[in-house]
Amino acid sequence: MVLDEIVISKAIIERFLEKLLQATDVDVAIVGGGPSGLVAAYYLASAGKKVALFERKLSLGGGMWGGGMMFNEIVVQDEAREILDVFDIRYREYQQGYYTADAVLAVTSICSQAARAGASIFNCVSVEDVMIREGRVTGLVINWSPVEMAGLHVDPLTIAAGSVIDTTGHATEVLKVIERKADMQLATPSGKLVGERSMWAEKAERLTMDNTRQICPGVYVAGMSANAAFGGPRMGPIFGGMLLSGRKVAELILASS
Ligand code: 48H
Repeated sequence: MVLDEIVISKAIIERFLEKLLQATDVDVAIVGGGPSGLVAAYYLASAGKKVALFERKLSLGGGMWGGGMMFNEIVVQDEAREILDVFDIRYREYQQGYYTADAVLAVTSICSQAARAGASIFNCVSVEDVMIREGRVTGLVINWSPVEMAGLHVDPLTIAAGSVIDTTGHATEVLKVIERKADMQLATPSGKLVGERSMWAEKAERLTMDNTRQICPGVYVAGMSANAAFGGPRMGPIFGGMLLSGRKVAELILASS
């Protein structure tokens, strides 16, 4: 067989465009491919929802690759151990209630399962704005991350979504855009973003679950972004809350549709 570079190029272009066209109108659009976003993508796609996930970076996995201070092991508490089993991630008990897993195995397993479940995953794509109709967020405004990084003046494209999930981590990027540009109250006591507090693992892990919820019409918040939105503390390199939050947001959206 003689390989033809033009066939290779056409195959990539056509197949990618099919995927992108499919993603112009989805049930759920997820912003951020860290652990909470990927877990949400897995559960939603497994339940038959049309899901697109947009990640700014070339690689998925967010803050999970680096474990704690680049020691690439993660800690997961008892409550979230069952999620490690769902994704077939090997773990070891460290002491009662504390389990460790290899961060690379954890990220790759969750990514793989989310993609196999049918979520369309777009890396190198940044969400820069939202679309709003009659007081509800109805879609996302996306652009190539290299366009954003180079500061090029290139207009974005738009996708429609039944629900949007902000899983952008510490940055709460979708919520920041909504606060800045839209006349919309968030479901916090002040109606505004509260901001993340200092480290307190026990409280943070509990609050991550409480804070995983709908935050304004059309938008849910999960993972680290949920704590930052509602003023919860950070938890450091324990990842059970991120996994459980990803599952909870999927359950909330499935229950509402
Ligand atoms: C596209 C975007 C955009 C955008 C950001 O930070 P993450 O890993 O998020 P979580 O919440 O799933 O997990 C948090 C965890 O990794 C963590 O940081 C913990 C537990 N910290 C505790 C502590 O004390 O510090 O992933 C978010 C992803 C990243 O990959 C970003 O690149 C991406 O979102 N992202 N993607 N468009 N506008 N903004």
